[in-house]
Amino acid sequence: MTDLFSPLDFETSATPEVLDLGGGVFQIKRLAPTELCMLHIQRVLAYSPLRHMMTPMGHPTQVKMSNCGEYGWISDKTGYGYTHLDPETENPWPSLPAEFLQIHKYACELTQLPAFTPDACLINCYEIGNAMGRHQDKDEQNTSWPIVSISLGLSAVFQTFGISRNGKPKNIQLDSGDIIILSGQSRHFYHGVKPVKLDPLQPQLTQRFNLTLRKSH
Ligand code: MD3
Ligand code: FE
Repeated sequence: MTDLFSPLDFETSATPEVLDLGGGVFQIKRLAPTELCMLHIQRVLAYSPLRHMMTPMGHPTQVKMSNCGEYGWISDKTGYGYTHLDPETENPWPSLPAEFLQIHKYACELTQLPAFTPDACLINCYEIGNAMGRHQDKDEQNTSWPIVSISLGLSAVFQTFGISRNGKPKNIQLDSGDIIILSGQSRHFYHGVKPVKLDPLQPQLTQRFNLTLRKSH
């Protein structure tokens, strides 16, 4: 029996429910503690601020981004890839908070995936109306390692299209604290995020953050 104990259990009391969405996609509802995660994000962003990144096509990303961990994902006019240094600050990316690593470990245990240590965490920040276009994630050295995503703040509808760019869309609602894991064939799926909408019940909430924990090297 693996050690399923986690200090994050205080959020849930019972073992969280794992939804198997097929193709290697798993969702765990409301696992991550939003306020605690947001404090860590603010600390990271004070060191490596959010920025739009220039794409090789010559236009800036709609979503603002930053990173923590040994490597960070960047895009510039020359292409996409992972770097040790933040090109804006010329310093190393800030370290990956231990709580994020704990959530990652616990998510792997709950979905019975082999544990591994992520070396990169991309932070995406969506304002109301921001979306992310359909793409595949293939800048990692070995694209078989699963990706674990943590959603925080405003909800969003995430879409997968399968391994063909024009595949049938499947919508997945992501709320604050939700974990989504992309393993197996789903790791190679085209995916995107629909425009983020204001929640009329929380009009003061104007952003969505998404963390993707990855093994890039
Ligand atoms: C499905 N981020 O950063 S996270 C990205 O909500 C990205 O910000 C989205 O796509 C976001 O690259 C989605 C969930 C996710 C992450 C990686 C995937 C889904 C994925 C890789 C393959 C298939
Ligand atoms: Fe992606």
